[in-house]
Amino acid sequence: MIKKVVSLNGAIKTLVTDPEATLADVIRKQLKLTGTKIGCCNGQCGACSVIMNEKVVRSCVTKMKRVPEGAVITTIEGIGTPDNLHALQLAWTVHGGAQCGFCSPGFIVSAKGLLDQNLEPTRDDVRDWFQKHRNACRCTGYKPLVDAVMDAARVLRGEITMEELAYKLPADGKIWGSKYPRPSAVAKVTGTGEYGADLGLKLPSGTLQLKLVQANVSHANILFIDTSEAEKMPGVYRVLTHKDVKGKNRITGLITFPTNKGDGWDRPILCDTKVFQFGDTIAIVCADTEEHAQAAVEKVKVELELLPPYMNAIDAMADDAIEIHPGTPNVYFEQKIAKGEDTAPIMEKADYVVEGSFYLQRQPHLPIEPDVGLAYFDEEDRLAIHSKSIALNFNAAQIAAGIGIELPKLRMVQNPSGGNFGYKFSPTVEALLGVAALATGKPVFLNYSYYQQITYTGKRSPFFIDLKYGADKDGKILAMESQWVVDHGPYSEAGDLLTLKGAQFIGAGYGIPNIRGLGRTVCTNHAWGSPFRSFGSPQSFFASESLMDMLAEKMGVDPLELRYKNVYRAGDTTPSGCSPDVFVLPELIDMIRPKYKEALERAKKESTDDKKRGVGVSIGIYGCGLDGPDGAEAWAELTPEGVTISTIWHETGQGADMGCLATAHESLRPLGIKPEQIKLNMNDTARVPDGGPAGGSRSQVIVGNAIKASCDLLVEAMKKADGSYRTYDEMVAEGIPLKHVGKWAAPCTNCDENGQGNPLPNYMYGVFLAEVEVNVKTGETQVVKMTLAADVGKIANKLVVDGQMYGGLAQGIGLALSENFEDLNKHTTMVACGFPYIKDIPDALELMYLETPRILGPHGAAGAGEVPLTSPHVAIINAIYNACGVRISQLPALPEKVLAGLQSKCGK
Ligand code: MCN
Ligand code: FES
Ligand code: FES
Repeated sequence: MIKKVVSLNGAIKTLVTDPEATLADVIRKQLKLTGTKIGCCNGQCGACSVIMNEKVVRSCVTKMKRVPEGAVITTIEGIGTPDNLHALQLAWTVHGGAQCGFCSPGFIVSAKGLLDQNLEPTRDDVRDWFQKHRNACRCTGYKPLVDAVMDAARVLRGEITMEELAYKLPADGKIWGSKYPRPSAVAKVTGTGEYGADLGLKLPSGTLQLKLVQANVSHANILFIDTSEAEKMPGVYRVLTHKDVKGKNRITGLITFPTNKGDGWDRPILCDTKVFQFGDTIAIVCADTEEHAQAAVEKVKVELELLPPYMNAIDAMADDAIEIHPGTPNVYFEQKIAKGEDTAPIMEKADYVVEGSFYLQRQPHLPIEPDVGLAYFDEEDRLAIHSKSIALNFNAAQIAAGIGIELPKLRMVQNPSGGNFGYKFSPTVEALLGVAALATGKPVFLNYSYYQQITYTGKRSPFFIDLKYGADKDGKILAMESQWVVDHGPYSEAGDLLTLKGAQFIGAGYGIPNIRGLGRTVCTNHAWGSPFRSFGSPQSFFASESLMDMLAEKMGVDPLELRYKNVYRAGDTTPSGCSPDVFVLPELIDMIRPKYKEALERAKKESTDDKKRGVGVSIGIYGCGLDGPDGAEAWAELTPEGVTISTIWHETGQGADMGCLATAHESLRPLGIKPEQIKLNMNDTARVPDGGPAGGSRSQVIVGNAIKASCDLLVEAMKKADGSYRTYDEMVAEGIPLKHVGKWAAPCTNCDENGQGNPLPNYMYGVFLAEVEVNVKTGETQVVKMTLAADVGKIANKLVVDGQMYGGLAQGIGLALSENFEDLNKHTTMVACGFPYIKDIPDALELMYLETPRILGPHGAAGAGEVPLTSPHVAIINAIYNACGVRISQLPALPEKVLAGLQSKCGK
């Protein structure tokens, strides 16, 4: 132990610590200052940044023995408080800098370090600073963060006041469509918002800390598990194996498609007979401290019989491949698409035929916050599980029978979530926590390391796609033929639905009258597939939007104009055979055309022999909702203070609180109620009705409609004969119910075996324009500008929607150029997985909107979250081709692939 006296946030503190302990752990665990967050815990994300002796340091890699005696340390708590925000914190709120907010304290501390040295930074200075200090954000695309620093600097220079910077309500009090900062912003920027790991540190003593014994191979039979030595280790309470699981020890994929050849009960909670993928959990150690639990993990003995690992769909489909789940074929689901007439004769007669094969990689979600959760028995003896789940009721149904509990006895609560992007549609820690709490009867806590986050959570499933277009002499596409193979990993969750997405989105945007195709879902031993933002569409558009450029080239026409000719117009139908909700693509293309022409000019001017500039376009579409008659419920209750809205609208960082508030406020406008009078009661299955999961960009439309319905009923109940409204007291006196239940269901139908139906109430539309520079000496690609023209219907909150677009574009750049989870030995850190830092994302991100009202959207809104990640990567890939003539058909477009393409071109 060592003793150090430091000045922490202006107070003198005596610290007695282990010299090997990190400053981050001392700040968080010993001092309980949980504003400093831990993401990667290895110096790659900057979430843990603090200022020490005027330097920004990453506290997770700063050992206490290296902290100088008398060090002056500032954490986020020392920068400002909710009642007394620092200019940076205010600027963060008004620029939408805190989406999930997990990175915000680290960024703000880092920016404070910059402004302490340089009060007049340029945007490039700010970008250089964040790059140098490795401040990583997965949500915002960075631009709003630079905007915030620039404005905070203006305040600190005395050019504007805090009041001038602050958001002001418009005179009419309307917040719908405005830049009203989200309600949770202040907690996020001050570090007072508590995420799962923060709650975990504040649980009662006696809480058991869990650590996992995991498989380090991808496919094996289990011969035996011996926990005897581990059980004798210090501090160990229990070591749990499959024998301790009270239920059927399986997580169900909730198969809904009768043609699925599996039954869905394929994912063990604790492996019993087999290991299906790297990281599968074999035992849980429950101990008094994390350190004791981890030490015991090393003592559990497991003997395995190795089986051939099938690390991609092609290998798993081979004739000699054994069944990964014995009794279920590795190709366990097929989805046809058959629209219009047989395509073979049309292809034969077509003036132009193009075809290509494409592969989109296994994209890792890389939220900054690693997975985390806790469980305990509540006051009604329900098992309460808190996690980052974005599908509370859905996940409960997936795990209840497996852990051995009746659904009504299972309560699911969402913790504030430090980024998600869909992976928490799948259970991760939930079933493990449930098993441990049921076996021990004690509160339990489990926090994944970042290594576990990467290697043992679901990933975007790769697609292998073969695609063919047949077009007439004018370039109108007459027929499309598609084959797509989905590598879904070992577990069936949402695999069939994902395969259907191929049918819905390959070729979407164009009124192609005749389509034939087949999608197949394949079980493999690589990471299990879980939803990832834009579920199935980045894979689909990678093929269809690349092939569109190939068709334009073959015809010798402009790729944007070829798209213009083909996009949906009245009378056209989607690949699912239904009419689109609105016909906005021609107008979106009209909006982007002048930008496109300017970009082409710029590229010509700025290309050099070594650095070639190029321009690419793509269109992207995604639906809002779960397929078929998706629905939600919400309550609006009049209280003496205002109105309380209760529902489940999971917060993933996207702005659920803001969406809920804006939708309710707009619906309650006849009452003249102020935003601060609306209280949100959300995301606890014991307290609020089911709004459904936050997937498929559904919440603004589906939950929003339920919120609107509940508010409409309340407003109606409060209305007097003379058109004025009753007060709370009058309602009570007249015995009129205060609580109103709003329900909404989409008037939609599921797709049939030919992929035909009307599955989704609304769609979002985007046209992407990418400008890139390819270094032909190194093969490196830099995106220099992205422009997006989008239609998400009427916008509920401009700050939120801008943030969604920027963040989605940034993820698209990562998808195009760097992100991957393929090599289990290599892709194990943020950097190795290709996480895009600020210098990978251009500051030039331009957004344009068309706000076409949607009949089926609350106050005209469609969804927003997923459109920006539908096909930005394809615009980039098309731009690379435009720059240097290399067509990348297997993502990501790493420098070596571009270089190989350049070299093979030269060789020709
Ligand atoms: N919104 C709006 N106006 C519209 C449409 C939407 O202001 N016309 C707002 C909504 O109020 C909401 C946000 O935009 O705050 C996204 O709305 P919606 O598209 O309905 O999506 P959900 O609320 O269902 O959120 C889920 C969606 C998905 S599926 C993923 S994945 C995703 C995403 O949102 N994950 C995210 N965005 C994310 N953003 C962050 N920062 N972190 C994630 O994990
Ligand atoms: Fe410290 Fe990531 S850099 S948590
Ligand atoms: Fe930066 Fe979510 S707001 S990681």
